[in-house]
Amino acid sequence: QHDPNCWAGRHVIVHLFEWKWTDIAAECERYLGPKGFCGVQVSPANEHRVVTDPFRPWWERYQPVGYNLNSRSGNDGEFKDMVSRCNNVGVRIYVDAVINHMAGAGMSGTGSGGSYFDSGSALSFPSVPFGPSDFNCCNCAGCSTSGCNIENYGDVNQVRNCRLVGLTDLALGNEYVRGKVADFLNYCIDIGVAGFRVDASKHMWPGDMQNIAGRLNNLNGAYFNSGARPFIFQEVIDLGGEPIKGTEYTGIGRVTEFNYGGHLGRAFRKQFSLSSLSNFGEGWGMLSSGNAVVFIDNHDNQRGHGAGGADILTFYVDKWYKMANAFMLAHEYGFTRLMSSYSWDGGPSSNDWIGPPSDGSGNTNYVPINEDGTCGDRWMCEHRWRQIGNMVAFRNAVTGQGTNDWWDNGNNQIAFARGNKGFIAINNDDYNMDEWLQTGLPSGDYCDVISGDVTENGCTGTTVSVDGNGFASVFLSSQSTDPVLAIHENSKV
Ligand code: AAO
Repeated sequence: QHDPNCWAGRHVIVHLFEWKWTDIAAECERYLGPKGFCGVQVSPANEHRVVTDPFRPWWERYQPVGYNLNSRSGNDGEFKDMVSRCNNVGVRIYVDAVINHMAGAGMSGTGSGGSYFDSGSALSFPSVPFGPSDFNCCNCAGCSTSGCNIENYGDVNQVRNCRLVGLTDLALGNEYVRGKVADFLNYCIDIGVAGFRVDASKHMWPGDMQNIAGRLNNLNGAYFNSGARPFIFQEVIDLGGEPIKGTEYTGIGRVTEFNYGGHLGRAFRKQFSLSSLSNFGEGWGMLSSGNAVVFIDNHDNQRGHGAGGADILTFYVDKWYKMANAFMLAHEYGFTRLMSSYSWDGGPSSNDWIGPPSDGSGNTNYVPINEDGTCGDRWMCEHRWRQIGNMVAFRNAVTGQGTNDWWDNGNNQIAFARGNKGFIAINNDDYNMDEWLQTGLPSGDYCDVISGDVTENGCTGTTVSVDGNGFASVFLSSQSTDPVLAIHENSKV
């Protein structure tokens, strides 16, 4: 389904990429719950390959070995504890479900949970168990490429029946395989997860996805309304130019809208002006808002995997990144996902494989929290940057409102209001913005949540006075590290 099953009034999720379950549980209680986040997309929870060459890359988790919950992020007990503690503070958990394939072909060994596997000609995954007949055939009518791999994205049969980068391709048309996959997802549902990001959905037939979705249990009644259905959002990269369309999957659930981050990347990099975003959204040929999950970057395209290339904004270009995330959270379109990353040596253009901060054996480090609320080690915690984290409350305040009082200077200075609940202004020109603008808000003093926080004593940043007609003076220096101003009904001081 398309509804993310958030607690009332919550509308933003964050991908805590490669975090351990124990850290996510703590983050729900100490930060995400209090800040009004709806939920967390977690890295794949099931048993996966342990890759040693290169040493413990992040992508080993996209090579399943079994469906028990023993992964680099923690074990079954830790996963259950996380789901319960997060649900108890109103934060949902969405599992990254890797169900299109198992491990890369031609390997053998033991997975993160200690299960043996052989992905050579034996195609044996005893932990599930899956055997050769559970995989799509090679050099056959189904997949006709000689090396069994996808070679041409223009050929729908190849994309869905052959191997994505050599990953052994499950035959999801088979009753037995569908049942095993559904059992795995239902195991997560019964623990209390709220839904799934479905990895590599483009590589599965919509009919197979539909069948599996139909086998899913209702959500756990301890945390959700009776009859609630799992949220499904499918990873389909559709930038146009290929026969497979995101809309083939919107009957099942939402779809990741990869055009969104590409467009905003190009806009903030000034390949075109911010003023042209006045009709951003469906008018730009993107999915309908209710079908879209939107994001500035994801774990793939922040390091050159997947789609989007050099246009994509990441924490490595922090000024634009904060501006684009603020725009996303203020803007009406789509269901929003934040990215929370770690940095790596040589980033962003090399060493795309490097895994999360970890010890010499590859065991992931815990996330240290500094006195000022930022994170230590290589953890970036973009979701904790004030300019991004504070915009979650903005979105929660304005959801359901239309966009009004759009203003722009014909160039890279823009402002708009969301009903009478929130107002944002952005200056991406290299000269100051100094305007008297309609905010849509009732008169009063408001704390700009980009430059500061609302505290018991007022505001630690800029206070903006809105007059009786809703107008306010907006000054944004082009020299500022954060040339954005955002006020909303709950930032009144
Ligand atoms: C690893 C090794 C491989 C090895 C393999 C098996 O890196 O060398 O062969 O193991 O041993 C992740 C990593 C992979 C890794 C894999 C397994 O990214 O490097 O392979 O784990 O460990 C396609 C899929 C999309 C996928 C994306 C990465 O459609 O589903 O590739 N994303 C998900 C996950 C991702 C994960 C997997 C799937 C696998 O998010 O983390 O892989 O579980 C075109 C197509 C896209 C296609 C891209 C990339 O995009 O449209 O569908 O994505 O190509 O191949 C322009 C175009 C755009 C085009 C793009 C790139 O932007 O407009 O359409 O260029 O050319």
